[in-house]
Amino acid sequence: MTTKIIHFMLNGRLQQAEFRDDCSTAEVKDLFRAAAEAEPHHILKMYNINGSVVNISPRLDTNSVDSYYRLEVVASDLKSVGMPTELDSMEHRLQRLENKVSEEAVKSPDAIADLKSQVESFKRKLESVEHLSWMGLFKEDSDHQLSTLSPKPKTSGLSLQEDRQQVRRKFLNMSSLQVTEEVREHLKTPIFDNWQWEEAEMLVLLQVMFTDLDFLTAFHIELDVLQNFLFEVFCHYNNIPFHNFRHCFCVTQMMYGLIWLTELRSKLSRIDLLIMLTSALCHDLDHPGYNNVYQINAQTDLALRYNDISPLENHHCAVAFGIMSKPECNILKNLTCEQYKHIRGGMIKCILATDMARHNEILNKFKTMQPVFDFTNKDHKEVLMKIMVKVSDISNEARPMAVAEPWLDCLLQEFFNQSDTEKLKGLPVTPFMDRDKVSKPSSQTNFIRFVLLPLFTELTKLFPCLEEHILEPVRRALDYYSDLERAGKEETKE
Ligand code: 0WF
Ligand code: ZN
Repeated sequence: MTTKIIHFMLNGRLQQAEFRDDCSTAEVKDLFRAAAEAEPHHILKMYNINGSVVNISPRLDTNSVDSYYRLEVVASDLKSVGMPTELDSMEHRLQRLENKVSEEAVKSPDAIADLKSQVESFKRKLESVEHLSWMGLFKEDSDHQLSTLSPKPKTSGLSLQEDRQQVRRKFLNMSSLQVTEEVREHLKTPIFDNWQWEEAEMLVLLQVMFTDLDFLTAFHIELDVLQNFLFEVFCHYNNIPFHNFRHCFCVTQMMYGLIWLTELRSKLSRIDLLIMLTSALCHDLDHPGYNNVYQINAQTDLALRYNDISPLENHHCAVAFGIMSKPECNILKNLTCEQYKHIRGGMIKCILATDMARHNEILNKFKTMQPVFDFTNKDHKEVLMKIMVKVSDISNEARPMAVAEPWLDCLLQEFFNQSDTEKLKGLPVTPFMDRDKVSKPSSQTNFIRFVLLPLFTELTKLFPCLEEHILEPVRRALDYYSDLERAGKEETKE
């Protein structure tokens, strides 16, 4: 008899399980079930480093921290990607699609190809969940239109409201004084590991960021108003794979780190720092998990409301000021009208600047200012603030690989959900979101080469100290994904 140690990743956290090899399969499954806090109707799926599903049993091969398994809880959240709620109805739909293919066959070859690809994609989905069919797992969740697969699936068994209240209680019961000096220092760096903290703890850390930048004193923000505001922000992020509260936390924490690393407190006014930190916090509020292109093509309410002009970013901003319209959440309530106007204007500009469709416009403007950059020039400051929010928003790859890589998985999950829905609705599919076309390394090498490096290089020219903190890690990430891409190509050659 020997003891087996298994390393596995669960919700972005590396964990280890220990069991004797004479355990029964049921005992081993129970062990992982307990680790995942799974309920009886949940299914656990274990993937090896190659992405293949492996059996959860005492015969599980031991591994190392570098070759960890990935454990996933599969719950009743398939509706989010356009899946019908009963297997019966899935089969029905498949049948209808197949009939349509044969009907259309004499009419138009394009329609056939299109429908065939929808049928194929549908079949793949059926295959991937066939082992669930006997459990009658496809339960309707009528009040949530979108994906519920997130880095931290809701497995507590509590309702969303109860869940949130529990977070609120925990948050208010924790004192920011409990945050050690070591954590406070770590919080000021891009190597901070978000995956180690639960929601209530992240709220406390956000509170620390606002207090350590002296915003409470400078802007007469009462602590309970800040706490109400932060909690409402938390409640207005959706439980989706990527654009969730944890992403909001990471972007705000990166902004906080950049403020300290670049010594921005001596270069910009405190009010501008407040604009940048609050913009980072609010920049993706109520993100539905489907991007602007989808909003416009699907003619959603948001696209109609904002006339196809940055519908999401306009919405994030409107939700932010909606939260602050309640006096008990209004962190700006003790400011003068002039200060309020300045902050509102600044936040609108910074949040709207996160629309990636405007990336080149903003970066080019910054490039022209670069050689003569002047911290006292209003236009220069405005562009710098937008750049800082943009950099923070897309900075995952500047973090250690163990922190960054799970984020890429979350993003691709959200992208694939969107492209699956687009296929089912017959909408144009964005190639970089198509699960049949992209690989993790290829999407990341292009993004790093053509988006991250040019942007980070430009900011580093103004703040050379960022070379070590964000540029170098991004270069290393490019090497890592380039190696993976090459290895993948070689494998397909063989
Ligand atoms: C997967 C890749 C990508 N990678 C990231 O690290 C990252 C961070 N934010 N985002 C990221 N996208 C996006 C989330 C919403 C807006 C920005 N994507 C980008 C795409 C695949 O590939 C490219 C590559 C070059 C140019 C444009 C898109
Ligand atoms: Zn974002």
